[in-house]
Amino acid sequence: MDTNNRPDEWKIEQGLSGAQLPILDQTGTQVVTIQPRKWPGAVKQDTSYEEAAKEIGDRNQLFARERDGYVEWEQYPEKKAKAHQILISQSFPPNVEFQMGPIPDTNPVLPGTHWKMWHHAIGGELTSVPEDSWQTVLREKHPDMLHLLQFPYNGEPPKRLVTAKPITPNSLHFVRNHGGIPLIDKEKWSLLLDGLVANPRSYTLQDLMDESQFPRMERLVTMQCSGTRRFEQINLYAGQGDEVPQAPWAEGAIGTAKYVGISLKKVIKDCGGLVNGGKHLELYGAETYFKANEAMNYVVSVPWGKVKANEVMLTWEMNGEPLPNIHGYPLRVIVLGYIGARSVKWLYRIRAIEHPSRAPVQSKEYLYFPQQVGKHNQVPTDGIQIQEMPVSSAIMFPWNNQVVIHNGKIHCKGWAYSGGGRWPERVELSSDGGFNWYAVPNANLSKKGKWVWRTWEYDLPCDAEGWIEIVCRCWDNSLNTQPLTVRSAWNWGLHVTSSAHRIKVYSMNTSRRRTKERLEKFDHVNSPLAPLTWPEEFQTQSPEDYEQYWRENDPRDVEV
Ligand SMILES: Nc1nc2c(c(=O)[nH]1)N[C@H]1C(S)=C(S)[C@@H](COP(=O)(O)O)O[C@H]1N2
Ligand SMILES: [Mo]
Repeated sequence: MDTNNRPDEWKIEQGLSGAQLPILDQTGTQVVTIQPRKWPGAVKQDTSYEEAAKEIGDRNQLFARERDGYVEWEQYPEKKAKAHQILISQSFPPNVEFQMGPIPDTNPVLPGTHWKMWHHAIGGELTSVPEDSWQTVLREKHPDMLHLLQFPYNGEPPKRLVTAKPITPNSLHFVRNHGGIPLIDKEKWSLLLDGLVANPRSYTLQDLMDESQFPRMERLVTMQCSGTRRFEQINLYAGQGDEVPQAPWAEGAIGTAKYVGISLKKVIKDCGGLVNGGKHLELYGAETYFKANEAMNYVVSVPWGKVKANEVMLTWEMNGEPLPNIHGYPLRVIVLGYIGARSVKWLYRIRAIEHPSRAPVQSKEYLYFPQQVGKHNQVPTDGIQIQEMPVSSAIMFPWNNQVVIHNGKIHCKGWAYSGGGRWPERVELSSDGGFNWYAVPNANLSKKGKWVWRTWEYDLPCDAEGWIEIVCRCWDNSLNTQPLTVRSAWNWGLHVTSSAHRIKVYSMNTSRRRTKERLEKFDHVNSPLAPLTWPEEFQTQSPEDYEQYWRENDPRDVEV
């Protein structure tokens, strides 16, 4: 018999391929289905692209690198207009679907096809940026990094290495990029400070390192991306799905390093201070970022109040080494206690302005929307611009869905952090889904610090066997704590996954005599325990024992 079913019908019915489902419009008298868009293919756009490219002229010259290091866009509106022309002259294939479909089991997980193609389409000096950047990743990062996105490069260490040390080695510090990795010659580089300051001027690195002008500042700082643990939100409900802004981070988009540099406040003072209503500092990063068919640099801002408190640093040293290229060489901003996004790498310009930056990374991304606001109804002003992270924590060991054999205590490891200069005071774990909580003894937490996380480990009491849920939460010094479920803080932009971290673990408690004997039996008959779901290969009870039981106990059914 013929069938109309697709071979994957069952998966689709069960919601495992949500991206392939049509949308149902039930508003009329008949249900109308809106089919998912298909990529039309690379057929028709090539001619107009060539025409656009011809009109634009010599792209090597037009899109050349400033100071041999990077392409500057913000001072050149005509150059931006030409890039826009190129970008709208062709169509690009869609991103990999990574939320409502299976996530690829490759490393790099996602390729960043769009971004590579945009760079190639602009041409000139941008052509080689995707490949150069990948080479920088291979040179500077640990071979065990999990590459969530190849280009722009986004990567985090695997769980076993996230909290292996309270200070993260540079090669294992997560990386979050919105574009290529500029390779800047520090001799040719300079920092422009302009806008609403009394005396705009520019500085060489030597100027900034002159200790008679600017006292050194050294701080141990934890940086957390507001996308950390986003994967849990994705697992619950799909959200905004742009590959770059929404890379599928797990618990490793957080890291701690000692930075050396100076306070931005002193540099502003050196320029004669803010004038004419200057209240915010716009920070410019050197790489090329793309948004809505526009090319631009990476630009965000911080308020003067934060700078005035000496909480915004300009840094050139990370854990005793010059900043690696991938972390912002030669100069990066470190904003103490704010999300990573404000700590601009490859800084080349600071502009004093009246209001928070209107650049898209500040005004349209890193927004925290109310839960019901999504694709069809969000507007940027519905979102809170995220600055300080709330208190959060994560379990790094054991892993979700792992089978753990233990003696009544399950050994757990993880981190806890709070933004805005608050710090973890208490970390608590529960082995019963969040009803009873055990505090991790202070001796098992790494040292307290104003701007830093605390790593921890703990033997969590657990009597129960079978599937249990281990939960972790933190209380900071202001007694803030974490919401208990992902749903309670889920949001369309998939930011700030700060709910108590939950993992499912299958518990085998050998402090129970029967469990101990049974595991010995598995061993004795050489029957494998893993995988858990495979049936055991031996009789679990002898016929004699079975009969013995019924002789000693009531029968299955009771006669009248
Ligand atoms: N110039 C520039 N600065 C940037 C970014 C970027 O893409 N470009 N990403 C920001 C974000 S979102 C984060 S979380 C941190 C990550 O810093 P890291 O890559 O050194 O870990 O850098 C921030 N600074
Ligand atoms: Mo970030």
